[in-house]
Amino acid sequence: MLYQNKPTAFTYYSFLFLTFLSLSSCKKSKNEDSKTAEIFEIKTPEGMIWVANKTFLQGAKETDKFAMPREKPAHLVTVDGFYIDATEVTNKQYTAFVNATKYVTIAERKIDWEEMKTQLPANTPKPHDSILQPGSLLFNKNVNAIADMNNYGQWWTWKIGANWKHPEGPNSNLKGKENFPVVHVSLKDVLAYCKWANRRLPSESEWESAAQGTNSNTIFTWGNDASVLNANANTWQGVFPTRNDSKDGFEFISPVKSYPANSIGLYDMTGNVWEITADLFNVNYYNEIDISKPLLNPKGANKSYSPSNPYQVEYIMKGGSFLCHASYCASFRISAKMGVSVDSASDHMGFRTVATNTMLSTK
Ligand SMILES: [Ca+2]
Ligand SMILES: [Ca+2]
Repeated sequence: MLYQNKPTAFTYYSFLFLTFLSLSSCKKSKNEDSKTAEIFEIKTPEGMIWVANKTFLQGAKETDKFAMPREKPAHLVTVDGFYIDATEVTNKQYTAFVNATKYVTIAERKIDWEEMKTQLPANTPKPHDSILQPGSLLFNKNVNAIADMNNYGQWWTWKIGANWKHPEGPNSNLKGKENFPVVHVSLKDVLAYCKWANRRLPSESEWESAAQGTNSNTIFTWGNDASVLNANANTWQGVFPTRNDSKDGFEFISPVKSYPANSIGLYDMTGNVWEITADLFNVNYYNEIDISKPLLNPKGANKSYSPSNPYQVEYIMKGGSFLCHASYCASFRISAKMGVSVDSASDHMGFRTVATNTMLSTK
């Protein structure tokens, strides 16, 4: 089985993102309802879209030839209404958070080997100090040939000095990228933003509800026609990861709103950058739950489980990225998902937030 585009290979540098399993959490809200909105006359927050309460089919659709076992079986869920960001959180938005709080992201922090090694397989050797420096994962744009497509370490590079302010390394900056999605933020960094902004991350069910919009049980955010992928999302065309034909107009990351919105006004739910959610990644979860009746506001698995990454707690990310290609990850489908560990950051993962009427009325 292929676990493509995943920045957690057990390569020489894998220790650098195998850390810190302690979890903080965004504020959890209980079921929301329209009564709260009526009582407090809540207006839709700027930049957000209301996703109406509905019951829908979560997981792999019957005709989806790309569906993976972890997306099955599809099952009915009922999800209360909520607000969600119309776009991925941008550099401009994350800058406002950092300016207000002086928050320092994981990728900018000094690496503590004593703490890190407690999260690694026993007897993992300490890397040289020259490697144990703050940084993040960058897609390697100069890959010429791939011997083993299961070894995703071949197209990832640990870049010292890469972080959200320097997305392509220490010599890069955010000039002209204010409306690009923020990247190189780990789950911890995302949760810190949520806390400051009075937001939280969507559950996987909420994310799928939003991605589906007013469509009914479609494979993609725009419907079921795979042939219009390039017009609707920033993914990869050509041969992954060695040749990118950029037929969708962008070779790598794109500004938000570069592609059409889905049926309820949400941009880039498919592609551009992966979006981390609040749910734990467990490849067996759908097979272990009782789906005889619709699940109400499910919050995902109680425990993370990924055979390809047994040493870490992983969370679900959704939507795929500018690196997704049909030959490999095909994660441009609503039901697709991958796991990402708590401290992992890279140049193709970001996030968007949600809010509920209760959250907005009690700030
Ligand atoms: Ca592209
Ligand atoms: Ca996205």
